[in-house]
Amino acid sequence: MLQATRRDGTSGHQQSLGDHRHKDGALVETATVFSRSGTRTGWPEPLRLLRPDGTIDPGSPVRLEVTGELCRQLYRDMLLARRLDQEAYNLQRQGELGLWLSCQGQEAAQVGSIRATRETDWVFPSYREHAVGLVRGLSPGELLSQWRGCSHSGWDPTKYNLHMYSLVLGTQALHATGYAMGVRAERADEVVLAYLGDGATSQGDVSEALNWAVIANVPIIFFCQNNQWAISTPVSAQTGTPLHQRAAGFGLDATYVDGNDVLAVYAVTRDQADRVRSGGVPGFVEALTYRMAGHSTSDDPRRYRDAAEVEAWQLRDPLTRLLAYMEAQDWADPRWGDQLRDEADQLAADTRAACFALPPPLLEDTFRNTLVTETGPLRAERERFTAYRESFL
Ligand SMILES: Cc1ncc(C[n+]2csc(CCOP(=O)(O)OP(=O)(O)O)c2C)c(N)n1
Ligand SMILES: [Mg+2]
Repeated sequence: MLQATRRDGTSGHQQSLGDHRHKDGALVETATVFSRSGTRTGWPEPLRLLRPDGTIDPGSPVRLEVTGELCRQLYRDMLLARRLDQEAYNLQRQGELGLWLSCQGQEAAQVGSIRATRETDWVFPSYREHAVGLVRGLSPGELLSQWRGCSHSGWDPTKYNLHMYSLVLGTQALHATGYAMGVRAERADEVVLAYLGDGATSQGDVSEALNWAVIANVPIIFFCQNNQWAISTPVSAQTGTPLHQRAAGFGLDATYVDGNDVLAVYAVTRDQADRVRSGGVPGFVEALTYRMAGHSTSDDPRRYRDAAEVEAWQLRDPLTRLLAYMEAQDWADPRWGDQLRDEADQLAADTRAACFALPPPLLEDTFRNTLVTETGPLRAERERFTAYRESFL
């Protein structure tokens, strides 16, 4: 069940976003007001189970058996991700990484969605999915290697069923769709999860991928983290229609969820995965969240967004929200909290140590990595380069 807002401002439930034009009339679109961040007033409200104040919404249509064990696992994943992210940010500021793209604020969207998959499911990330990588088992060194300029990707995708980061916006959506076509052809029991940002939806590749996925009916879920900014471009400048509705227009089963509510994200992604695994049409999840830091460490977001907006989103922090709920349930034992803090401290120390221990790249690998099999001319170029380099020794 999804909440939609009609042109007259009233709200109504609808079973599917795909048919809203026939049942409910046009949604508020062109005549809406833009907030500075780009969220338009009058657009639908996302599904939510855990409210920003840490209480459960009793009227929520999200169905999930919430246990202490589940909450502790999700909270631990989010806290470790935040700690690694902060340490990597510090390392960049100290000149140890070339660049870092922070996932702060987006931990619930990432942890909730990846925890809803099976380890055998294949994941195609964008470039900010560090929490996803941690949950899939990447070591800090593997996560940092690319950003220290030591490799094109720090991990073997086949070891974690996690593709390498894609920095060219939207390309991973097509890679994921192509991979999912293979899954379908081989009748493998796998679901593909492709992450993308709000800005990436403006790439033609993403529209092609959504369309292909539906036409070929492949087992894929596109997970869009709408963090409301694409560098300095607000989402209001990207689209005239809520992103999940655009996906529904392609024929996907689209869900809109509060991306800072880890429980709701987990529940809706798990439902999508179950549906897709049993042959349903491809899924699309739009998770409304917020990029708390700059786009990257090369960006100064104070140039284009208000401090008040950032402060408003701080109040919707995904970790604070879950912890408040757990404490009210007596599910956050102080000993558990102490252990977790120790674990996070250890992860921070490991992250620093792993960064310093990363081997410098071999310049010759630039030639070796150009093609799968090195050709004669490339080998000759590599050997000429080696001779040149060695002439300085
Ligand atoms: C094809 C392409 N065009 C432009 C860029 C430059 N670029 C890098 S990130 C970015 C913004 C992406 O925003 P979004 O998809 O919302 O993801 P977010 O960074 O917010 O996670 C842009 C324009 C790029 N990497 N690739
Ligand atoms: Mg974005």
